[in-house]
Order: sequence, then structure tokens, then C-alpha cells
Amino acid sequence: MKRILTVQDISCLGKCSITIALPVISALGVECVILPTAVLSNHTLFKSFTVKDLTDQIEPICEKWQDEGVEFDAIYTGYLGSIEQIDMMKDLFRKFGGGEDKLIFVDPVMADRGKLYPAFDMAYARKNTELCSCADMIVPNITEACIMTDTEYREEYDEAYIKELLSKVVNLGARISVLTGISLSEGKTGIMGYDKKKDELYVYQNDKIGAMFHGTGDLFSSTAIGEMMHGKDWKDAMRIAADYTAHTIKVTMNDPKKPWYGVNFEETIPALVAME
Ligand code: PXL
Repeated sequence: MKRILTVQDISCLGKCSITIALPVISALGVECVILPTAVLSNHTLFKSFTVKDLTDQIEPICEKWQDEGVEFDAIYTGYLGSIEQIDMMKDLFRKFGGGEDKLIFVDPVMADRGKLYPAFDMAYARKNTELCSCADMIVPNITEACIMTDTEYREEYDEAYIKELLSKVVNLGARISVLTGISLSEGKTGIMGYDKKKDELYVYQNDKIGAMFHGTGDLFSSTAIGEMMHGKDWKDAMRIAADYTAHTIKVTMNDPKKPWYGVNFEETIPALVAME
């Protein structure tokens, strides 16, 4: 069985980061080891939140794992709490992420819809950009890609704008760069990615469902990495993750009692498992 280490916060309420990664990756039949960066009462898009920072736990936890000689097939980082934690990730990649067959997957979670998340500033964003340069694969959304490449964020854009943005993101250094949440025609949404080593461009679009929910980026990334651990190539993994995320948004919208803060992924996990 493959083993992933995911490093993100625990938002106790809110259906994001670890509370999505752990169930989704486990359901895909992949062991998911967690390294929580902080415990929050709820994610930061609620009107207020508590945070208990766990930075001082990262090194001692990693030391124990080193003593045990544990290895990971992939390291997946998501929402991190601070600049200091980003620096620690570089060390963690060196300790546990070396070797040709290991995948370092960075989702530079920090912004959406043209804005940084409430807990972050530009100094954090610059550090996050550095972390992307240490990864094998990165999956920024348009806002994150714009921030990382000093590009003007646009609500309305064409394919040329996305291609240009992707080429700038590719220059950050990861082998595979994927832009998420891109719409190349009316009523469509999906991804555009590029594998530098294979010189391979991949575009996938499915129907856009007219609603945005929190946590869908985490759902996409967790599904994609879980699928890649099953030996799916990155393009198939992206397509499955995009389809599953869209399906989950659709199902959530049909629920009159849906919570405002996240998607009903619990309801769609059986469909994901059946897609295997
Ligand atoms: O889904 C991204 C995410 C993860 N963790 C926390 C967040 C957010 C988005 O706002 O606030 C704590």
C-alpha cells in the first residue's frame, strides 16, 4: 500500500484541509499520515476563528518518524500556517522526500477569487512561491498563480492569458504545473497543466456548475494525489479529480440543508471509489 504524508491544518469545523484529505485519500486505498500545522476552531472564512499553532511539534514528530525509519511515497502540503512552517517544509522534503520515485506535491493554498486568505500577507505569499520551486508538482488556482508570478488578476480572460500565466508558473521550477479553476469557454471549467520533462500540455474542461464552495481545492488535490498513488498518470488523475469535484458540487447544490462552509463530499465518496 502506498503511503502519503499530508501537511496541513486541522479546521475542526469547515470541511477542508485534513478533514478532507484524510477521508478521501483513505477511501482511495492509500495510507494517509497527517502532520497538523495548527488546530483551528473552523476555517478562516468564518467570521472568526481560534488558532493553536503547532509549529513546535513539527520537528519532534519528524524525529520520531526518522527513528522509526518510516518512508513516504508522496508528500502533499496544503494550507500552512506561517513563513516559519514553510521553511520547515523544505527541510522535511529533504528528510523524507528524496529519490526519483517520490512525489512532492504542493498545493500553495493562500488565495482565491483575487484575494489572499485572511491569515496571509505578501511576505507569506513570497515564501509560498519559494516552496513551489522545491516541488515536483504544483496546483495553484488563478489567483495564487497571479500572486506568485506578479501577474494582474483578471475575472475575465482568454486562453492566451491562461497560457501565458501557465508558462510563468512553469518557470517557478516544478516538473508539472497545473492551473486549476480555469474557464476556457462559457459554462465550462477545469484545468490546464504542463509537464516540463515530457513537454506535454493537458487541458481538461467539464461543465461549470454556477456555485463556488470552500474546500473544493482540497478535494481536488486529495483526489488527484490519491489517484496518482494508484499509478494513474497526472493527466488521468487531474481529469478524475476535476470530474469528482464537479460531481460533488452538483450533489451539494441539490441538498436544501447544505452547510454554507463546505461540500457534501461524504455523500459522494462511494461514487469516487466506484470510479476506480
Ligand atoms: O480550503 C483551504 C483552507 C484550508 N485551511 C484553512 C482555511 C482554508 C481556506 O480558507 O481557512 C484554515
